[in-house]
Amino acid sequence: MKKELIKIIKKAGKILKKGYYSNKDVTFKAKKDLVTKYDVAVENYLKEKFTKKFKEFNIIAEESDNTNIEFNNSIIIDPIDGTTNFVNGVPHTAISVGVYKDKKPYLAIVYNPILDELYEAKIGKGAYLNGKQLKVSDETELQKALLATGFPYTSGSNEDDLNDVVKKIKDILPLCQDLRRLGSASIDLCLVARGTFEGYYEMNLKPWDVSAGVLILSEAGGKITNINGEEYNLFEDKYIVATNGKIHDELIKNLNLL
Ligand code: LIP
Repeated sequence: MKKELIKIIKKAGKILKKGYYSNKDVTFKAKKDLVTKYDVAVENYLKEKFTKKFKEFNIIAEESDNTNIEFNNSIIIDPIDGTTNFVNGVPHTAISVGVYKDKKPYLAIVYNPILDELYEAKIGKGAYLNGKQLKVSDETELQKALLATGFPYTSGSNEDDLNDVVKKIKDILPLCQDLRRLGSASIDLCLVARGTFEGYYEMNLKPWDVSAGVLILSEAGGKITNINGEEYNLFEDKYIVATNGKIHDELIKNLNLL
């Protein structure tokens, strides 16, 4: 299944890449939440191919109506993760596809066609970037850790969320080497898997933002939990905390400061 999946996603990557270098019709789902005709085109292409090839899976996708779609044997698609980057010409943007069997991660692909970087993982078989095996960083000290985070779309309208983002930056920034906001959750998780970042946290993500990245990171030796250090639930948890495993407890402790 992985080979066929990659072949289809690489073709969809051509649609994304063409759009990246073209004029985009941007519309707003919410104040900060953009969508373009390319998000829809990539998603429709993937859905059509996956429906034909992988009949035993249902499909959950960012730009679709997902009501009444049961999460069980599912392919979860983000056609363009990092849409704001895509629209503005920042090359951190990717197609993210996570395949779940019995609600458990099975296969994952994150493909950035602009940089031609393809991350992939299969449960129990490791994680790879363009065929090279990935391993998380060995850094054990939070003070030396390069971290990443993201700002939720709700920070434009929900004061509690905005205050929480700012408070956590104030708490964490002095304790780590530095903090980045690259604008694509799926790529952020892959960069922890790659050892570029030691850790990453963000609130209010959707299942399609992280469905693939969580498997790629865990297969590279990383750890993913909610903000209480418990197993992360794609559909229910407000926060994701994802690290190389070695700074996880210290990061969790400092994300929970009163
Ligand atoms: C986006 C993320 C980004 C995050 C946003 C949003 P989209 O996904 O990957 O990093 O901060 O909240 O979820 O909307 O571009 O697919």
